[in-house]
Amino acid sequence: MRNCFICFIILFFASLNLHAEDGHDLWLRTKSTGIVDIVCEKSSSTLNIAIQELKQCWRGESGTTLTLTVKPNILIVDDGFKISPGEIQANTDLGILYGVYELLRRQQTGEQIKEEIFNPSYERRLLNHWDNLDGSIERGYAGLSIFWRKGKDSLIVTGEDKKLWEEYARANASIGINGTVLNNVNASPNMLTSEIINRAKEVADVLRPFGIKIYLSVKFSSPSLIGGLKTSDPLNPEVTKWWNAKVKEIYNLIPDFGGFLVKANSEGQPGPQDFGRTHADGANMMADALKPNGGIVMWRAFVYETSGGDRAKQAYSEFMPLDGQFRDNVIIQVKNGPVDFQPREPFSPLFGAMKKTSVMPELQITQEYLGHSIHLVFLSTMWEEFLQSETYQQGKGSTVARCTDGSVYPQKYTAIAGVSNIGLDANWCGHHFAQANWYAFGRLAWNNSLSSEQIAVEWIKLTFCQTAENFDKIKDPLLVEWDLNFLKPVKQMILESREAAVNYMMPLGLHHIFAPDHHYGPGPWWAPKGVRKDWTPPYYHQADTNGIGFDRTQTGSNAVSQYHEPLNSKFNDLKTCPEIYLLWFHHLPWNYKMKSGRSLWDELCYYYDIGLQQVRQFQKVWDKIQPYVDSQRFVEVQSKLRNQCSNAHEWKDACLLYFQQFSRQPIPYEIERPVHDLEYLIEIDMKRH
Ligand code: GCV
Repeated sequence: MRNCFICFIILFFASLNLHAEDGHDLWLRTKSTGIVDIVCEKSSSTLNIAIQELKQCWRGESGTTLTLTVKPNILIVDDGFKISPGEIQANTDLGILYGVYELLRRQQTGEQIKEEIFNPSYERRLLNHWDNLDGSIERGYAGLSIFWRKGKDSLIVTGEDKKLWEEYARANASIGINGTVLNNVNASPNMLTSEIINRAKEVADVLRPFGIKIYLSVKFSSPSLIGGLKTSDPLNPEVTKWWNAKVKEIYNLIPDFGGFLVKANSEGQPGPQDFGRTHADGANMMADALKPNGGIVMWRAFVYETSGGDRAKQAYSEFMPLDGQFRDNVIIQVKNGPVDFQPREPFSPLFGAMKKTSVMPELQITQEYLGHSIHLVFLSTMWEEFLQSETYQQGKGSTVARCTDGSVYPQKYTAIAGVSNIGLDANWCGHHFAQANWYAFGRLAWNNSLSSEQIAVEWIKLTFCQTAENFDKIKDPLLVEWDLNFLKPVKQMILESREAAVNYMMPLGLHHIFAPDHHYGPGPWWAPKGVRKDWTPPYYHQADTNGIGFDRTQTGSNAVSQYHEPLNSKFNDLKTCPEIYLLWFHHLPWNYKMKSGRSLWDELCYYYDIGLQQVRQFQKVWDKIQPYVDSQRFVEVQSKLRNQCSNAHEWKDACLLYFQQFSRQPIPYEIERPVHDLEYLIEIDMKRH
């Protein structure tokens, strides 16, 4: 009987028109199933969007009356909102729009709707686009920029541009994102020319009703590069005057302009240190210019000198002495880890340590170090691990999340940024599952204590269950089958996917052993003469015949000392250092005995192998869900998983064969033998397939 039922289910789904589906609709694909009467006394472009969304996507009881009330409520913070079955209440129009998206999401995912207040964790929730003015995107894997292009029509704003920007704005608003930096932190000085500012204004006009402010990355040396000045010294009065005038020009066009993002004295970018000034001098000069209009400066702490030392220590060493010297409209933007968006890093010790300065986390949604748009890697679990990390700065409970959202220290402004993975590809992100990372970033920026499991369930339901054709036909028993045969295995797969990537790329605290430049495949051997040591993998893995790992203990680089006790001692002591960070903090002999009882070498082999097995399992999971997904997304994901699997195999073989030259030990015999030669892997350098 049960078999018959399963056959019926399969036939049912097969008979549905699981039509081609390019993924452009993201998680916003539902259509209304009934009528809602909306009572709203106010009118504005934002409220009009809210009303339109309700009419288009209502899945509650038909004929319900819903009141939208904009009125001050001290329990509601900023653009937060209160939902109850018959009313959405907020301080602002934008709060109402957010409330509408929350209500609709709950209707679609079957979550309870009861009286509840939702307040944002961070006041500013931003995407950072690393888009260049010629339309290319640094570390972008989903096509060209949606904002910029080269060629003679580069400044013309077409109807298509506006439509796309509006869809982009809607998607962002639906997950609470309220700011976007339109261009690369490696900024072109031309960003501040009048013609480009004009185009930025056009974008701002489209984004505004959705509550999204625009910000710009600026090049520190703009005054001399485009302003005709002899210097860009932040303490020079002419320079100050130039920035003041530029800021005025921007606000004349974009009255709600958010502010500047600055990468200074980092990876060759100019900055105040070029003039003997400090980061604080540079940031404050811009902050003063922006202050009268309420703008802010997001000043990045991603700095590391060429002069050696442990790169992981440098941001802390450079910025801690400046704590307290920044204007209150400066926020220091700090990458989650102390090195650079690696598959796994401990949190940057700057979080919680700077007590008199606003600090905001920077996450990377685009998968520079996590398989680009080829590998299926759900980053929410990585960000959850980061946000929930204990800093101990004010005792237990001082998590990174609480140290940055104003719960532990008062911050004039709170913010979080994610480096965008969006481009002109039809599905926006290059990989259908990379959309989940955009979604997860927005959800965590709104509520930094959400669990990845909840985010995963929401995203899967919204993205896959609601295709217009099948959702209405799937009545309860079928939905139960869908839960069991699609939701459950896909959820498990994505929740495991980041750990799998860590396993097949760099387990046990290894980091930055990528091939150079493209940062896609393995390159633990890469160290040409004359290249900066801290740009080469051997600097990070330190493998030799004695062992492997970077010694950051008190007797090594002493990076552990930048962490608050008891973390300093915990990371320093081999007995207490979590094994996930082992080779981040310790250099250990190949025969070091792990908690599992295996030697370090054997354990490394096992982890690489487990990572590969996990991807093979993902392939099986995906093939099995075919009846429940449209053909286009099925085939496209299937093909990416094939690539990911062969890449995982290359990662495993490359790293094990390379490190084996130092460990001089066999790969445990129960583990599958390598199928590639090291010479071959070095030769192909795993250029993008
Ligand atoms: C925008 C890494 C990336 C660079 C990036 C830099 C940064 O080094 O490889 O592409 O530049 O980080 O965050 O500034």
